[in-house]
Amino acid sequence: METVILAVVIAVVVLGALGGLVIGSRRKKSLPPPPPAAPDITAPPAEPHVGDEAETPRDEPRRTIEEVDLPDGSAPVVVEELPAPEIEIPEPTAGRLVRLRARLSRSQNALGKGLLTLLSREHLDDETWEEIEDILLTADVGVQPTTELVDRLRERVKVLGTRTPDELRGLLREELLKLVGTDVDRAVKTEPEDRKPGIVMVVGVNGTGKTTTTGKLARVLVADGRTVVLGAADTFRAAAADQLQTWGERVGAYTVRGPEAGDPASVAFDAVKEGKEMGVDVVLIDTAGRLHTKTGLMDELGKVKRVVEKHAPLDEVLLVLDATTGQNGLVQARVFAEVVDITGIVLTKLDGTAKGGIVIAVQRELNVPVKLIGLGEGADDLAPFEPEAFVDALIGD
Ligand SMILES: Nc1nc2c(ncn2[C@@H]2O[C@H](COP(=O)(O)OP(=O)(O)O)[C@@H](O)[C@H]2O)c(=O)[nH]1
Ligand SMILES: [Mg+2]
Repeated sequence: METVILAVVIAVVVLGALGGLVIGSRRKKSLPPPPPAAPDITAPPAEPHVGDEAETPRDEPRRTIEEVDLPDGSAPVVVEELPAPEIEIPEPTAGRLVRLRARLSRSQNALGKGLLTLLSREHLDDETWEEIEDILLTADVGVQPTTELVDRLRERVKVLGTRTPDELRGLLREELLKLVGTDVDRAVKTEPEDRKPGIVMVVGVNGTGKTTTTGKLARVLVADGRTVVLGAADTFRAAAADQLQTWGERVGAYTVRGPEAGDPASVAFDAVKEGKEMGVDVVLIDTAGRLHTKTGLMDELGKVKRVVEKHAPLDEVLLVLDATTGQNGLVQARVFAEVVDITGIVLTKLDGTAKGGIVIAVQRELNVPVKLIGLGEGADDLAPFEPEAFVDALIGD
C-alpha cells in the first residue's frame, strides 16, 4: 500500500516538474534556443528527484517582446508579454462606405438585383410592375416613395423602348438617387464657428447601437485630428458607462461618468463643463435607451437637452435606429422627434438586413438626413452616408 502511494506521489511530482518547466519555457522563453535539428520545445529537461522543488523558481527578468526573436516560427507567440495596447490610430473616414460596400450585399441581392432582373424582362406587364413594387416595399422603401419610383420608372421605360442592361442600370441609379437625395448636407456638425466644444447628443431606443455609435464616432473624430470628451449619460446601468469608457480609452478620449442611477442630465452637464475646461473640440453625450412608451423617460431626455443647453445649444442630435427593425424603427423615430429636435439619423446594422430601403423611408418620415450608417460591429465600421456610393452598392457592378 505504501509503495503505491509513494509511486503516485513520485509520478505527481515528476509530472508537475515537467509541466512547470514546459510551461515555464513557453512563457518565458528562458531556455536556450533549441538546436535546429530538434526544434521541439517540449523536450524533457533533466530528470528531477524526489524531494526536489516541483517548480523551480525562475526570477530572471521577463523579456519584452522586442527582445525575443522567434525561432523559425516553431515557438508560440507570447501574448501575455505584449505591452498594454497603446492608443489606437483609427482608420481615416474617407472612402469608408466604398470599403464596406460588400456589407450591403443582402440589400443588394434583395433590392438592386431583384429590380434589375425584373426591369430586364421583355414584357413589362402590370404583374411585373407589381412585383417591382413588392420588392421595394419588402426592402422598406415605404409606400409613398415606392409609388413615386414605380411611376417614374414606368414613364421612363416607356420612353426608352428597347432597353440595354446598362441603360436600365443608369436609369434605376438616377431614380434611386433622387429618392435618397443628393443635395442635403450630411456632415455631422461638431464644430460651431463661435465656440468650443461642439456638442453632440446621441439618442435612441435600447439596443439600437447608441453606445457603439458614440464610440465609433469618437474614433472618426480622433482620426480627423479632433479632441473628444465622452459623457456617459446612460446612468441606468454601470456597464453602459464602462462600455463607453472602454471605447474612449482606445482612442485617448476622457469619459465623464456619474454615480449609477444618478441624474443623466447632470452627467451630461458635467461632460460639457469638463470638455470646456479641457479645451477639447467635441463632447459626445451617450444617453439611455428610453423606451418611447415610457413618457417619464422621454421627458427626462428632454431634460438632458435643456440642462446641456445651459452651456450652449446642441450642435447635433443624432437618432440611432436599428435598420433591421423596419416599421417599428419608424414609430420610434416619430416619438423621439417629438421630444428632441433630431438633426441627423444614424442607421445601424445595415450589414445584417436586406432592408436598405429604410434609408429612404426614414428620411421621408422625419425630413432629416441619414448622416452615418453602421455596417458592422468592428470599431471602424461606421461610415459617413454617401448617396452615390450607397446606391451603387445596392445595384451592384
Ligand atoms: N452588425 C452590427 N451590429 C451593430 C452595429 N451597431 C451596433 N451593433 C451591435 O448592437 C449591439 C447593441 O449596441 P449598443 O451600442 O450597446 O446599443 P445601445 O443600447 O443603443 O447603446 C451591440 O452588440 C453592437 O455591437 C452595426 O452597425 N452592425
Ligand atoms: Mg448604450
